[in-house]
Amino acid sequence: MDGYGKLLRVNLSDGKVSKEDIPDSLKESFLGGRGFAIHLLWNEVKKVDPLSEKNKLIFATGPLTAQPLPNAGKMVIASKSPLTGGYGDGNIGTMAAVHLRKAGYDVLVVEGKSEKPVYLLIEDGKVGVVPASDLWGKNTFETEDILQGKHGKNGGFLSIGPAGENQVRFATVMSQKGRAGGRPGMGAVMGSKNLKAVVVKGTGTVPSADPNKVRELGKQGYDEIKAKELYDFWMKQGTLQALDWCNENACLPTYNYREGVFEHSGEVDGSMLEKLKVGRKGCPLCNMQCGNIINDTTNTPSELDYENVGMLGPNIGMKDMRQVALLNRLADEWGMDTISLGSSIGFLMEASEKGLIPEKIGWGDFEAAQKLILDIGNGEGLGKLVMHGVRAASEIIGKGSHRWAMHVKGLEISAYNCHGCPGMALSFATSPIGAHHKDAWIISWEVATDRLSYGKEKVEKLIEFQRIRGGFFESATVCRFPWVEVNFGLDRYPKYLEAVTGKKITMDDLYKIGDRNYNLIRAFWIREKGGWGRQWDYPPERWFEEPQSKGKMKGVKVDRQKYDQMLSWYYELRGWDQNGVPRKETLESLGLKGVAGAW
Ligand code: PTT
Ligand code: SF4
Repeated sequence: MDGYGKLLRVNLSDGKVSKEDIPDSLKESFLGGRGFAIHLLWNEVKKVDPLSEKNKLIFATGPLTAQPLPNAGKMVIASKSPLTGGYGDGNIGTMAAVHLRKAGYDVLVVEGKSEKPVYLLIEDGKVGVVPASDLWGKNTFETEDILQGKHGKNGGFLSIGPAGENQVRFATVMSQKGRAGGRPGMGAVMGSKNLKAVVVKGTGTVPSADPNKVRELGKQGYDEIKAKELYDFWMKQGTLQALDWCNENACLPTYNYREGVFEHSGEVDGSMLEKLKVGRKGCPLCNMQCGNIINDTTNTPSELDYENVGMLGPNIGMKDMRQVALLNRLADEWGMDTISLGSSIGFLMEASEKGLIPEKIGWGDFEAAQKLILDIGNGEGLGKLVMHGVRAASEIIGKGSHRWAMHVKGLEISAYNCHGCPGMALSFATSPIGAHHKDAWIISWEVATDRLSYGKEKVEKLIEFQRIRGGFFESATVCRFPWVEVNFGLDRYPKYLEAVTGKKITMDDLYKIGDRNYNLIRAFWIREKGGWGRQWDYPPERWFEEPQSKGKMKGVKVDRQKYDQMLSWYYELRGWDQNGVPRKETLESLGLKGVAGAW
């Protein structure tokens, strides 16, 4: 199959480097990105401690990555997660994805553990492991500046900050001072290997079956995106347009997901962003640049997205956008996921309010939030309590705090409150990495249709979204925003794939690939957890027990019995038993022979 390169494997324990062909059968069955990642993890990472040298860190592109096609500067970073103990991944837009492909590689697998801090230097066919003790302790912005000073700006740079070094379980990998990837602790895995950074410089051509056709389709795609009705507003507010919408519809996470509306939302929404905005940046190969930049309270630039603002704003009671921007910048510099961070700070604020910890930390306390971020990054003081995530913190505190520790399977919940969105609650609960919105952002469809219904059609829609978003986009790998945000047609992508690979790939084929990924990911979880229980596909108790007290959804909470019925339909539609375990015939129908029972 055309359009692919090689797999590069680097073992940091013994310095061994190997370059492997990727079999066509693997390309056909898993496409790339997340598909390659789960295939490798299933076969090579069995029951290991995620922070031991036996775990592997995978950087995986797909056939569309780095092609001259809309929003194709993305790649997946995956590993066994130290936060959840299951499959973990994230999707990052970075020049490193482009340079990896130009250097001739689709996948980089990092194995073992270096004795001392190092960084990887990949220059086309030349691969080196370079000492990096001088970089250890530096934040991600400083690290990238130093590496660019050494190797020039024309390259791709991925790094971790002190949070990754100190193995904060929700440390991310960072790039370009504002791109973050790998919410479930991919930065901690990198830190556990003493790998501070990856520098990639590729000068080759990214392969495709018909380069002229790819270019032509790409140009048409970019022009079409720009002409879309929603494009201009997107360029003004990007993802922050969601904040006002969430507040209006009572699903903005507020005060640790207690409420869905924030009394000061107008001070941190998309309109405020427009007033404060000083610039914009984003991923390579994209004409929808959505990284909106404002200056924080120290006049330092900070790149904002909806999730960052939702979680470090309303969720912890912060109402000054420039203060939120400072917290966000700290998270980027230290290399921590803003969603888990905002959830952890919110959890501590609520614990303080309830008198479960002696420290006094009020909602919206800017000074305390800053200190907490540094403490979490350093694993000190109160930071120690939440650096393993809110699930672990609630196990330490006890006293029923697990009811409002807002996570699923250990991964903190993205910025959507679901008291009045049962479909989105199910989406979080069945996401393959824990509570992330990326696999099925069903909420806007749900709010626009029969919002409080628990019907089977909602479950069917949810699976359709999971197939497209978690299946196709994570394997291709390209950014989904053209499709989600400006209505760019999904039918373009099979054409792109045909021009790149030389093979006809239909949407049905892509759905099947998505299902294969989902089933293998579920099998991985079952094996690594030593079994499965229906209760793990449930959202937190707060959404079942404590209704919101104001806004459109006042008095509303998720109905447990009806939720349970939705979950049963979900299992049935996926071909899983009523305990959430894939049936043998389901696995075999997807070509996953030998997987059933191998857990
Ligand atoms: C993603 C998650 C998100 S999703 C956001 S904002 W979002 C947060 N961003 C963080 C950040 O920034 N700094 C930080 N320290 N932590 C952060 N944590 C949060 O991480 C991101 C965009 C966004 S912005 C989204 S929705 C879309 N996600 C895509 C996806 O998942 N797949 C895909 N094929 N295309 C996507 N396009 C969009 O990409 P994770 P990025 Mg990110 C500063 O990584 O682990 O998946 O978590 O990748 O390059 O920053 O782009 O309103
Ligand atoms: Fe990156 Fe945003 Fe462009 Fe998607 S729309 S490729 S996240 S800059």
